[in-house]
Amino acid sequence: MSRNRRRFFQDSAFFGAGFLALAESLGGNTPGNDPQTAREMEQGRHHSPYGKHDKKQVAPGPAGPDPFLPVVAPDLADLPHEVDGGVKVFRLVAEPVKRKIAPFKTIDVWGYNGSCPGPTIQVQQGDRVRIIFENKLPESTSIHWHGLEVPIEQDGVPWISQKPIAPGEKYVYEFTVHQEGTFFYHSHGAMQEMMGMIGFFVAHPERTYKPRADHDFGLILQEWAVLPNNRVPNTAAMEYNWLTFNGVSAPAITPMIAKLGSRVRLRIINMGMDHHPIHLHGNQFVLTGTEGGRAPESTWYPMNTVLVGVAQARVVEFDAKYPGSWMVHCHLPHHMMNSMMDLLRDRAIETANTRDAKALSQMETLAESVPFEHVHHSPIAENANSVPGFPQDAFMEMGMDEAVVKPEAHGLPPNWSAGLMGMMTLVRVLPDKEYEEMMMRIAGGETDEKVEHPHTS
Ligand SMILES: [Cu+2]
Repeated sequence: MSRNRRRFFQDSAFFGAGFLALAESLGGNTPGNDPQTAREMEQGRHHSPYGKHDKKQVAPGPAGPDPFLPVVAPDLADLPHEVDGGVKVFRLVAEPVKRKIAPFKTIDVWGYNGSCPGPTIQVQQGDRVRIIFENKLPESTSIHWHGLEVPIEQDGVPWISQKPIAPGEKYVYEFTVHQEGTFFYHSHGAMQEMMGMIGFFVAHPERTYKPRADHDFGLILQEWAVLPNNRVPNTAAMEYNWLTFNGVSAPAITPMIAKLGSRVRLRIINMGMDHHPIHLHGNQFVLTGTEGGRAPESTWYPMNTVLVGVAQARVVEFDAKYPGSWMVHCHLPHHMMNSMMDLLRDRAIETANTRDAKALSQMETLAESVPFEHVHHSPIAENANSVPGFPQDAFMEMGMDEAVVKPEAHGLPPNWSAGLMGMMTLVRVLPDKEYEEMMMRIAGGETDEKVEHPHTS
């Protein structure tokens, strides 16, 4: 088994639900559509050929709620559940986590069940939900169910609605979800929030939204202040140098794959210190929901940039009419880059008055310590150094296709990774045949064995 393939399987736990969801929504034959399999899934016996996914994709009886399309949050897993007497039981563990946010950068953060952000909880309107929570942090914590209308004793605020949950202690939350929408779970400690303690809590509607979506994606926005050669974020900082979607900085985040002609829903939540204007290239979308649930269609209007404020959820939808790899990114300029400090440290001093060749060799030297072969940069003018302000974006981009290879990146142009930094990702809208090939590739964990490496500089 190749290294790439092995790595895919290690990373693939999160993808099972996603592939199943896509297959289901696009009319594929899925385990959830088969009554026998559905029964087995409800009884917890079924093992999906696609990997780990939640049992709730079971098609319910005619009188029950509509089957739903699970949200796919790239690079995050779903939290599995069991059913106990009609109650959906989840087990959530707060603990320290090591999160690889870039090929050359792993940080020490706090999260849930080995993940930061935590795994995605998906339930349906009307569900009775029990969360058996365990605190493996070195300090007390609690969980707040952001946006959910729950009894006060379930609200998760230390000293107000409950005693803090001490290290090593368990605590059981239980409530009925009567709402639909995009909610979050998070620690109610401010510093713990900035250590990453957040996750999606999606309540699918009892009756499918109209128009229905074919793809439903989720992104969690976070920012981190991590000094060079450090691993622990400075939670007291007000300025950030690492910006992530779902705990991963571009280009390491997994692109979202949509079929040409499909309707795409994108749910975005923000629990940081900054507001993020999230922009989609080449398409218009409508705002169909907030942290309060679905918005009436009469309120929808076209836009392509949605401001996702702190503690807000924004849900947008668009028809994927145009083939291509369309960027989705925060438009705050400083959020469109990764920390250069680790690699370039004193870039301004070292490169401002030097020749292109020297800057390139400097970057190549620095890049020797990271797992990609070369760095690239776009051409610069011969007189660049005589222009006040130079350099700005010159020398900033770092192609690292080899370090972030994955099936979802197949077919992107060489050096594509140099075009994505910080809070950026892609929605890749693929025509039927390419889409089917991509789904096969993802299901098989196929990556390009050898990425063609352009030596343009
Ligand atoms: Cu931003």
